[in-house]
Amino acid sequence: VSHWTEVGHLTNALENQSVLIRGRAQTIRAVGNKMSFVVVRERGFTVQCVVTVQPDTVSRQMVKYVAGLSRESIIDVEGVVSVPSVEIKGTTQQVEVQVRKLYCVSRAAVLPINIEDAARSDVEIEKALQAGETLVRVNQDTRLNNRVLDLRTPANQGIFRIQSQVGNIFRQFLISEGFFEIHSPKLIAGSSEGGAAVFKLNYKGQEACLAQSPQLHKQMAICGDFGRIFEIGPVFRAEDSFTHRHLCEFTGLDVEMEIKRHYSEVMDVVGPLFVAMFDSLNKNCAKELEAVARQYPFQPLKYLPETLRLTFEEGVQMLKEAGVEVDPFGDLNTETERKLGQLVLEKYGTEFYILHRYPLAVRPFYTMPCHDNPAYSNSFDVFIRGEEIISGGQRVHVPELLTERAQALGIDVKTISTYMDSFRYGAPPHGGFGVGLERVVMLFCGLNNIRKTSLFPRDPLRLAP
Ligand code: ATP
Ligand code: AMO
Repeated sequence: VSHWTEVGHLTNALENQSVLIRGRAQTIRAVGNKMSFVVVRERGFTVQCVVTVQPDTVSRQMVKYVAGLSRESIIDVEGVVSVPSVEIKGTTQQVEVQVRKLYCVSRAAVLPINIEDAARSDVEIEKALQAGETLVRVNQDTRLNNRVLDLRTPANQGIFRIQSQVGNIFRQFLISEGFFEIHSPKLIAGSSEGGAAVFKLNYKGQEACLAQSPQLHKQMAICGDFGRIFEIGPVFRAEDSFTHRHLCEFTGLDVEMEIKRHYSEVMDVVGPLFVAMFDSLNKNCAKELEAVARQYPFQPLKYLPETLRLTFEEGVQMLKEAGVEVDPFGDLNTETERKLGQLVLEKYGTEFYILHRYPLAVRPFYTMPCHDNPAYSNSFDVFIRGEEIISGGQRVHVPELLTERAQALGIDVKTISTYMDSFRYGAPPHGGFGVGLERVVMLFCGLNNIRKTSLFPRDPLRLAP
């Protein structure tokens, strides 16, 4: 009797046993008219199946039928596991299956991209081209246009399992720290972050927009005495330019919490949360990380058990000493952020750190100014490999100051009046932060484009698939 076995589980231990596998015919190769080889792939694992004419099981027609299968068709294979005397190249599993029966479950049409080509690293492509192989370099747009096929590569199988683990640890860690999960509305009356990057829509005749973040409602939940909360949900930004790290829709991991004395209480959550996450990824997603690194080589993230905190002023000073002049009360740009990341790595040996006490002028209206110097604010950004993954800080919970700050930044307070009002009936001091899920995965894995870590990315020109 054959048992359903996963391709990834086919090892020497199953030698001479009869197994039943289901997977895709990744490659099909006929040798004369008596023998065919099919490499069967199941979720990133591959095994070679050998079809040879056998007196009572495999006919000549069967061998011919197999040779005519189309790539990526889903097939069921029943056969016996064998261990060849020579090393098998080009498959993940080091055994073969001697086929007795083979059925096509679902036939694939002619493919617009070749999965094997799409799975190669740049170095492998160069080598293959030098060896005179013909292959097609699959560019990003072609991948995204054919995303369902692109997702079948081992690297992509890894990326989205890693993404799942990031969300999983975020949730588990926060629950263990006394937070609970909320779900805030995504259809709202006004912009949540200020600024123009908002998708407007018609809400039954009333002007509305898609939430740029759960900012307003997560703070309102704190005013509703929810104490410590988090949310995992979609965030919409009408970005109008193309960068490697901005999407029009991404997944936000948001936290909001009461604080007693100082915004450092929020940073006290961020540091251990991310150290626990990185530890877990390295431990529990080793295979997935390896699959990503095989196609997109990267060095493991360097981070410290105790997360480094620097003030914005210290950051500006480090840049100055390195000959990079930046406005001490302006924002860092992509280039200066990266440069600071390099300097921090050289000095402190970490690629993960918190930069806090940002100039007030570059933060959103709801940010609490510093008590000792209102040119600065009780806020922070968090960086991986010199790029921002998190923004956060303490919020203004005093209604008069909130109105003043909103007006100073030209916010139309009428559109967020219910938010403004929620601070009038007693509001506890509080703070929180927002994380971009796709950015965390992109930067942890040292990937060069956020579209690689978004399942079906949305950018200014892409609304499909
Ligand atoms: P957020 O603004 O949501 O906190 P962010 O990573 O976009 O996240 P910003 O502070 O807006 O952070 O931007 C930091 C730098 O990134 C900017 O100074 C700018 O150089 C660059 N940048 C931000 N948005 C864009 C964009 N839409 N197009 C090009 N560059 C951008
Ligand atoms: P911010 O606007 O910085 O802060 O967003 C928080 C985090 O979300 C990610 N992010 C993005 N990811 C992909 N595409 C985008 N267009 C994009 N924009 C932002 C980044 C960023 O660090 N309400 C505050 C958070 C808070 O203070 O709680 C906020 O939205 O990783």
